[in-house]
Amino acid sequence: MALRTRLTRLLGIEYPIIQGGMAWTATAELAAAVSNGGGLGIIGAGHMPTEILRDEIRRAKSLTDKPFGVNLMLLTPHIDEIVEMVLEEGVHAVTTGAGNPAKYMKGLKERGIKVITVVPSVALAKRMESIGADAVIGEGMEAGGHIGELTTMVLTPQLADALSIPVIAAGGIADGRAFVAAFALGAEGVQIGTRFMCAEECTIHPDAKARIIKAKDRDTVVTGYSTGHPVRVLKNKLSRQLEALDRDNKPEELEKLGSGKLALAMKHGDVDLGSVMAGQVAAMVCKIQPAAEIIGEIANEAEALMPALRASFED
Ligand code: TUI
Repeated sequence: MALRTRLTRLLGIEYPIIQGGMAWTATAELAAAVSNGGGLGIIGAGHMPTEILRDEIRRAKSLTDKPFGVNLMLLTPHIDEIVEMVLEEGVHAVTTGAGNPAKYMKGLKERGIKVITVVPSVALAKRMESIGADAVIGEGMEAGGHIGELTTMVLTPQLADALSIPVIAAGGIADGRAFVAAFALGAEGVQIGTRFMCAEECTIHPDAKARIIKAKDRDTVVTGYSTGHPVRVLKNKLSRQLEALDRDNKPEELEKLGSGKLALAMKHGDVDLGSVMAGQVAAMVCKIQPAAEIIGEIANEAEALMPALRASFED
C-alpha cells in the first residue's frame, strides 16, 4: 500500500512526511537527503544572511532533483529580503513559522511556490486558508523550538474540522505509531523535526546528536514565556539560567542571554551553554541513521500498524 494523500499529490512527493525547518540544523544536505528519501526536505532559514541562504538553495538543487522547500522564520529582521531572494531562486514550497506570512502570500503563490504555514491556533489557520495557503502545519507544544500553547492531540482535529486544505500534524511525531495517530486525528501529513536531527546527513555537531539520543522523557523544558516567544529546549546549564530569568520576569536579560545560543549548540557543540532545541519526542530518538531509512521505517511501521490496530479490541 502506498501512503499517498492530497499532500503528496500537492507537493509531488512519495510519502506525506515533511522535515521541520530547523534553524542552524536543516541545511542543504539534510533537506536533499529527506527529499531523496521521498519526503519534503526543508532548508531552515532562521536568521541566515540572504546570500548564504541563496547558496544553500543552490546546493540543495545540486544534491537532489526532487522537490524541496525553505522555511521562512518570520521573526528575522531581514525577512523581506529573504523572501525576494527565494522568489528569484525558486523552490517548490515554503513553510513559514513564528508569525503571520500574509504579506508574502501573493508573491509566493504567483511564483508557483506552495505555501504551507505553521499555525498554533484555529483562528490563524482559517485566515491562512482564506488568503490561499496550500496547507497548514498544526504544531503542538510537544515540538522543539518556538511553540504555541496547544498540544498536537488537541490542535490537529480542530484544524481538520475547520479547514478544507490539508492539515499536517507536527510536534511529538517520530515513529509510525505517532504517524498513524496523526492521521486518525484528521491529518493528511506529518512534519518531523527532532528525529531528523539525528539523521546521518544532518550537519549539526555530533555532541548535539548525542544529547538527543541520551534524552529521557522529562528532559525538555520550555523557557522564554516572559518574552512572549516560548522555546522548548533540552535541559542544561543554559536552560536553568533562562528559567531563573523567566521566574524573575526579566525578559530583556533572557533575550540577551538566549541570543546566539542555538549556533553555539548546533554548530560548535557546546551542549551545556548552548540552546539544544528539541521536542519532547527526543526521548524516543535512539540512533543515528540515514534520512531515507528514517522515512522508510516510519512508513513501514505505519503500514503494519493500520490493520493491526483492530487487534487492540476484544471481539
Ligand atoms: O517557528 C517555529 N519554531 C522555531 S522558530 C525558532 S528561532 C527563534 N528563536 C527564539 C525565539 C523565537 C524564535 C526556533 N524554533 N515553529 C513554528 C511555529 N510558529 N511555532 C509557533 C509559531 C507561530 C506563532 C505565532 C506561528 C504563527 C504565530 O502567529 C502569531 C501572529 O502573528 O498571529
